[in-house]
Amino acid sequence: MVSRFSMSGFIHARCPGPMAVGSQFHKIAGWLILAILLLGRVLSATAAETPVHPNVLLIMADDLGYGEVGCYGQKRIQTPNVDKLASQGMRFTQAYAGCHVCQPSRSVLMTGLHMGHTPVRANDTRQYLLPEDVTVAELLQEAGYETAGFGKWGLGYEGTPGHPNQQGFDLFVGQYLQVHAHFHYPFWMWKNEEKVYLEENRRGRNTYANDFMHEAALNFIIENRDGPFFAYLPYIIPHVELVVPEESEQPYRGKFPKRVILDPRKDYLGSEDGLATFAGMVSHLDGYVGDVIALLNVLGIAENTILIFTSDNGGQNGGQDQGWTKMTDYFAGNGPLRGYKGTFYEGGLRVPFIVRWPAKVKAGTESDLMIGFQDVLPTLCEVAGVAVPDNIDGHSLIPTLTDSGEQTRHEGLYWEYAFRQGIGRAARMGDWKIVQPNPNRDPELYNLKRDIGETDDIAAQHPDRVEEMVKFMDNAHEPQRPHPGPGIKTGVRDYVAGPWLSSEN
Ligand SMILES: [Ca+2]
Ligand SMILES: [Ca+2]
Repeated sequence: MVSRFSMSGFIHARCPGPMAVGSQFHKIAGWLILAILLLGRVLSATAAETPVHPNVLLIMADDLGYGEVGCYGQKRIQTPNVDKLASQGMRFTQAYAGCHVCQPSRSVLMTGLHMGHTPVRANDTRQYLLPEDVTVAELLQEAGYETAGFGKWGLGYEGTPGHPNQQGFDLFVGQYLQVHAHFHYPFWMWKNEEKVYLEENRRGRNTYANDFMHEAALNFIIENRDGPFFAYLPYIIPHVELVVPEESEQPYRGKFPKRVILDPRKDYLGSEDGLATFAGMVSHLDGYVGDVIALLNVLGIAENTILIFTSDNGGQNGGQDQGWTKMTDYFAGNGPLRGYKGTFYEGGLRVPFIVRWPAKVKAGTESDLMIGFQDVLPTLCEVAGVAVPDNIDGHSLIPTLTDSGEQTRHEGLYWEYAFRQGIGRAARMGDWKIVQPNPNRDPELYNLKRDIGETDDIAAQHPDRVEEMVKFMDNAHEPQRPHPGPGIKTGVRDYVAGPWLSSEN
């Protein structure tokens, strides 16, 4: 097996493109190659046997904007591996996250239920999954898949029924409370119910949280190469805090104006060279994608592995003196779209979505089908040969992906979020988009076909359309069940390392 691939080719496969932005991964690549060498003896002489059902890899970035990778128009940040993914699979141009922020978006992804039905509808520790909530991981686990997640969970924490081990994951490595996943050099991380201490981070910035989770993910893929496996990789970058290992930032030094971008939240890191740091974070993420693809190739399982790459919501805003907003704007991080993470405009909701599955999906294809995160569960059920549960909101994308059969289309997509002023909401039907940021405001109407930037509110000219879409939104909303948890305080001082904290803290 080992002789079937070239070591140098493997490393180079991870570092294509004009800049050596992948070179920061030599440490991981070296580890990986060692692991494969050690496994060489146990790997069969032929490629791993094709499992009955395809392996599934679901990679999700955190706060990666629609325009932050090259294949969606990014010009300043290098993402050769994600771009290659698109050239080898299908790129969706009208894909929508479950919601405009983390927790609810993940709830839609895991349950196949849109925001009017899904159990977790806000970034709120009182909200988590209950036993009766059915996740895609549970469905695939029951179908015989080995299931694992690596990254940010956000749908329940230790001692609650929302814990990932209670919701279909045999293994989960990462952070359960999403606030914990804001920190990239934590003191500890979870591996199932065990707290893994990163003592080295008490002495300084040594282990980047994502690298730790990523290595665990690669390990899982190697161990389960005979499949079928479901690996969910919700990486925690490029979400701020704004920090990345120097090797990833270095290629961008001097390429952009040097801007200090600080974090207004206590004990969070900012950057002296924020634009270079952010670009480095995106390229670091891109390197992970390269690692995963290279590993699938090395293990001989790429052909029958369906890999989805997406982001949980749009590009970031806010920050001290609006530093993150300006950062996103500098890179045109949300492309031509209006708004950012946390808003119902396209920039908050529309995300990159790429599917690579060499056995079934034609390389270099594109789809403008209007899809949402609720479609992931039924798609993966069909992949795994499991019956799709009744009463979910998504549709399988297999007809589009395989260019066969009849694709069921959404009449519309719906989002909501309860703010202090009440429930804000939005919907898309055909070319039309309605946005009502809170119940005290009149709905805004846009025609995305001729106004992708949502600049021209034409609600007054189209009262019938507004009425139809308001009715659609009214029907899509079901009252949320009572929050199961009391809510917990998430202080930072026990899990984040930094020069401002001594090891005694
Ligand atoms: Ca997010
Ligand atoms: Ca469950």
